[in-house]
Amino acid sequence: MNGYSYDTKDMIYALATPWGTSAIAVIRISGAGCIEALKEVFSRPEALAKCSSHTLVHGQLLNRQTSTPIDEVLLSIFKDGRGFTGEESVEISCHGSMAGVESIFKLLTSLHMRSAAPGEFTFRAFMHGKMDLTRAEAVMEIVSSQSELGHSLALERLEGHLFTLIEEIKQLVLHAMSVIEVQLDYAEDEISGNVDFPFDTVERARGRIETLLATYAVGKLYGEGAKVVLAGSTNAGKSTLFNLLLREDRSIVSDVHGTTRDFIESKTVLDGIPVRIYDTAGLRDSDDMVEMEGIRRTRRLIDDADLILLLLDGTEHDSESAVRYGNLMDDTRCIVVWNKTDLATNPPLEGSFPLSAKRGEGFARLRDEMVSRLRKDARRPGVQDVVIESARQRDELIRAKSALTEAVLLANQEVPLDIVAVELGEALEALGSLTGEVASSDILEKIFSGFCVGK
Ligand SMILES: Nc1nc2c(ncn2[C@@H]2O[C@H](COP(=O)(O)OP(=O)(O)OP(=O)(O)O)[C@@H](O)[C@H]2O)c(=O)[nH]1
Ligand SMILES: [Mg+2]
Repeated sequence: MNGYSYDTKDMIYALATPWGTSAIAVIRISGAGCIEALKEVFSRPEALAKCSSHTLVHGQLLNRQTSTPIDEVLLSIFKDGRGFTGEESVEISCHGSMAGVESIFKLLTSLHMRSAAPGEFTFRAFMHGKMDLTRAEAVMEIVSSQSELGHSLALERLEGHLFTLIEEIKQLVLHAMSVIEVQLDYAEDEISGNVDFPFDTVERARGRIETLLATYAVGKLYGEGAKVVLAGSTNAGKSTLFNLLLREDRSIVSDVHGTTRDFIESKTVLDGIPVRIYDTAGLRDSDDMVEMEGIRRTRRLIDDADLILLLLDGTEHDSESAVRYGNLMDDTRCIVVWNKTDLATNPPLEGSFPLSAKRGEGFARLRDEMVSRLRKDARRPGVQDVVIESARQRDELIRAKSALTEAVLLANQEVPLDIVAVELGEALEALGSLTGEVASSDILEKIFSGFCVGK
């Protein structure tokens, strides 16, 4: 992994809490021999030697040369492979100054421990059978979750509900496979014909895969979130609406045209959906180099958006915007907002959403529209729903589904059953790869290098 082999034999450490100043920081260490190694730099080596697993030991970490204290710490001890990684491990709760944490890192390095690569702790947990791949991915999704609902959905996956569902589907395919194999064994001379292909079982498996696949869009939405861009002419009220959406005075509002010259980005949650909102520079002709660059950036953001709020200034005839933003108005991602309704405005453009960003009138309706557009008719998932979020899981499910579809097709065409069985085998492999049973090192590398915990 980036020239790094995820060796599981040595001792690794990493900061488990965020990198920054805090009351307490936790450094996690994993690997056989780590307790013995720590004895050399701990003020109470005897206590450390005698303590049992799942206990806390209080003491000081000492400088190796001078034996002066580096920090007062609490060590959480996990023996006999009972740590998170399935290995011997220690968690150091120390004081949360960055300089202090750095000194402890240096101390650990001098004890022949090394800084863990991203995801390496979870990788070890997976390698030692502490979790399957769906749970390992859930750990990553929990760490990076951006809304309460996204967090709950990832927790469900960590609890293994996705794993159980996939196992159930696998059992159905295995059952179908065994029915075929019996026929292959006992009817070697007459293996053509589809007399006993278990259509029902295979269809049931395929139906379940389809149901799970249908959760991907919503899982991705609540996990990864969406990008919303506020666009429109200068002075239309974009920054005012931006602040309203964030419930804070984040962006400068003024009646000077071209106030926002570069985009401003912020995060919020809309009905459980993590949303990244961009306030942009209004599009207009300008000779100003800085403003032109701002406008170029606005265009790039618009291309990349999941949802665009196009603000029109209702007090102006705004034919200019209609021309300038003509393409946007026809874009299915676009909601046209008719702003400044508290002032005498022209009648709102057909299909637009009347709003007074200044007073908040019309805001609730606009928010509901934003949520329903982002959700694209999908219902809000319940906290206990099994939902997939990872593109890898989606791809494996598609592979399994295609193989089952092919199997049914071949069986219907009375193709020899051993050929049909190959398709079932392919489906099983895809399902196995989902849970990590047969995952290749390439896949493992991709998943675990995606982890970004610690520093
Ligand atoms: N009366 C009224 N004034 C508004 C409303 N929305 C915005 N304004 C005013 O319109 C002016 C421009 O608002 P901004 O939010 O700065 O507009 P903008 O689209 O961000 O403008 P640029 O950054 O220049 O592109 C400010 O004086 C706001 O107070 C509204 O709903 N009603
Ligand atoms: Mg602005």
